[in-house]
Amino acid sequence: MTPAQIEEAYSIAKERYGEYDVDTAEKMEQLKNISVSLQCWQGDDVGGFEKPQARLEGGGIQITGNYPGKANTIEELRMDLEKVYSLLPATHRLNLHAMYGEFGGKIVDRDEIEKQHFQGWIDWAKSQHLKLDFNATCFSHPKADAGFTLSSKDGEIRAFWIEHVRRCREISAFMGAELDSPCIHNLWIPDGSKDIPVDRFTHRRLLKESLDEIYSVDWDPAVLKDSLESKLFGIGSESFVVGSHEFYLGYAIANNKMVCLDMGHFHPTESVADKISALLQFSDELLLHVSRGVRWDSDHVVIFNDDVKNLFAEIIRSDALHRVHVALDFFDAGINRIGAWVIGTRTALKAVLLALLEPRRRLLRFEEEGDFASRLALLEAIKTLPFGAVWDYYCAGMNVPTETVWMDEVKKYERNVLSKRSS
Ligand code: RNT
Ligand code: ZN
Repeated sequence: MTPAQIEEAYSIAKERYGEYDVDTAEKMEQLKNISVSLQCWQGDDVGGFEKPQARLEGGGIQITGNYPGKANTIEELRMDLEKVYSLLPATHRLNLHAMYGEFGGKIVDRDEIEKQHFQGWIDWAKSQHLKLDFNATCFSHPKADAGFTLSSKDGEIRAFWIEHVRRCREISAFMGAELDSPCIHNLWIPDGSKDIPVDRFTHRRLLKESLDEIYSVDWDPAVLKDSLESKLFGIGSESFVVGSHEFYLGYAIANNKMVCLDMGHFHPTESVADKISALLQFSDELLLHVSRGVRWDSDHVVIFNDDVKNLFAEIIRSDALHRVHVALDFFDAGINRIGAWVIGTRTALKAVLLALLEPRRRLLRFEEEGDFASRLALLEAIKTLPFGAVWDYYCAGMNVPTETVWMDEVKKYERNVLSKRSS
């Protein structure tokens, strides 16, 4: 597509949306302010840098595939991320996990991590104009092998993980202060069991006690915001997940925390989009892990499907873009990892744009008048408006390649950089 073609297609699209009183220029301005938090773990298959050639081990999450070119060092991961960010319109965030610290070849256990291990990330983030989010890593560790961490009946195990999360929140607050933007510390734990337990109650009581201890330290929301992520089941936790949706929902509401809704962590027929307007009646803010569940896997690369479109439509319809934090959570080791990142992130941004372009006032008017055939007709009509032309124009205006020209960049990077890496 030539610049002239992009321009021409856009001017038609602008008019078409204008017929429905939608101002495309205004919507593109709004889109520029949306920052998506990119998951660092897509770049190295959730390995982290605690030891060389670390791999995701156990604990309710799995990854498959061994496509060549994964990042083996922090430098490689940063280089890959720079490539990814260069292909995304506007500025975004980076979501780190505790196991991605810079430990300088030393073994630093999870209950020993400190701010200094993340100074390199903070400096790099500053140089790239990125803000940071953070996660405690309560999996891939011998002390998680028995299947329980913060809800373990073993007091020593619990104390170890409480100390880890306590430190993670402190590090998050430091990141938030250094980068002048609240860092979201999200907590997901793998606790649960493969087979049917007879004592669910004690594990949940212990988890609540552990959380109470962790969150007894107050941090200024200007530097740190906390969220809690539930799950329906995982590999090895099919029969029982301690941190279920009800558990964290109850905890979050009672303790003024955010819940994190991971799109892959609910029953497949359950609509995560529908939860937005329900939760926002009781909670000021929410965190999303935009993902794609496929059968047993909750973390496929995000694509432009109805789940994602409906999710962002509901956020916009609830006027809640400023209350909902958007993070991504997918990891695929079976395809070019840079490609996976860019596909998923651009898709999320596209879904925001599509939602912004909905002729909301008109739809609402039909609804309030009880004219549901007109509402449905319009909802159907807008599905075939030239949305892609607006997206292309937006990308070109933001100096990033259009679909799928960006993939040429990825292939070039694969040839010049990724293919030379040992895997
Ligand atoms: C796991 C959760 C969690 C992780 C990341 C790596 O099921 O979704 O968010 O994917 O913390
Ligand atoms: Zn998640």
